[in-house]
Amino acid sequence: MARPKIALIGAGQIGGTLAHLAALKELGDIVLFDIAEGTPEGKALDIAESGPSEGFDAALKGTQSYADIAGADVCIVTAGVPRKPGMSRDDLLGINLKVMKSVGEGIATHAPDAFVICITNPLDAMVWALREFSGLPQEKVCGMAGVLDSARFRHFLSLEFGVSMRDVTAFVLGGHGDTMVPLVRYSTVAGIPLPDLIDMGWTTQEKLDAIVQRTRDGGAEIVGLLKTGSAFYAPATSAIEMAEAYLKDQKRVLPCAAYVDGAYGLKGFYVGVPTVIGAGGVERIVDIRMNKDEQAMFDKSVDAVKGLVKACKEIDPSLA
Ligand code: A3D
Repeated sequence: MARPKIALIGAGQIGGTLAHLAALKELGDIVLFDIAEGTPEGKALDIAESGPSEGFDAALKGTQSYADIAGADVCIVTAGVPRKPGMSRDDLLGINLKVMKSVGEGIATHAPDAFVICITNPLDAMVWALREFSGLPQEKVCGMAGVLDSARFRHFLSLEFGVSMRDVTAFVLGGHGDTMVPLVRYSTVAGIPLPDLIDMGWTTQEKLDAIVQRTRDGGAEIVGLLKTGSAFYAPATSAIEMAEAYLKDQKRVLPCAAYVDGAYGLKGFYVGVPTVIGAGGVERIVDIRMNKDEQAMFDKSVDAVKGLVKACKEIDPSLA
């Protein structure tokens, strides 16, 4: 059986890391596409030359031609520009919307059966626009943010409790921005919810509030340190987890920016929710119960995304 084909649209910091991880994990053959001449070719060759030492079997190709992504099983989109210090994700909207148009058309023409994972910011609006431009089925187009935001939350919690990150589960929902919603009640250490851990004296409400805020600011913290771009190792790992869930039909329960129609009281809208990812793409939206406070935070986050989608429609009337 032929290996799966993974197309990476954008061969920058995240795109290159995605290619490296996909090769190390032998997820399939890899095509790196970018408009920057030489970058995808150079990264593809460099990673291929690590193959003999790592012992992986995967073909890598760099290209400026969409024809080379033909028949891809998975497309991961990072094309566009990242944040610089002082910029919000929303500042990227105008530039990256144009990029989503060309990427959406390229995928629709050459890889219409692919499972598409968007990473380009501002995430929730860009995944919506990419779906509109590509015309692919909604369940085959989603955005990576929740896995990363939850991983950041899990990391900070594991430091607070002095336990393995593997034993900390967490959910971060809503839009990928300042209004994201880390759900404390649904986050646990080996099944023990965080509020119970406060009662058990493992932490305090104040410390937990500070961790929630650090999670919300997680992207900005790294932008501030790097100064020249945004996070790329953990974002790439998070998207690979989603791609692997699809390629291996793992039915993983992962938070991602998915098309929600009916659940959460939403009508046909992309926002971060827990999903089940398997061979069908986003196979199910997990419609969890929220209390009043959680619902209010989620609604605020949804409103922020709605504002971005409205701005997209104003910039490109073909989306209206
Ligand atoms: P970067 O290293 O700049 O790579 C972007 C690549 O896109 C560059 O190599 C560009 O040449 C290429 N590009 C630009 N326009 C096009 C086009 N029309 N077609 C094909 N390629 C193009 O950025 P990065 O890899 O660090 O980040 C990529 C995106 O991910 C940015 O928008 C970030 O804001 C976003 N990001 C999202 C998250 C989430 O959690 C959602 C996290 C981190 C970064």
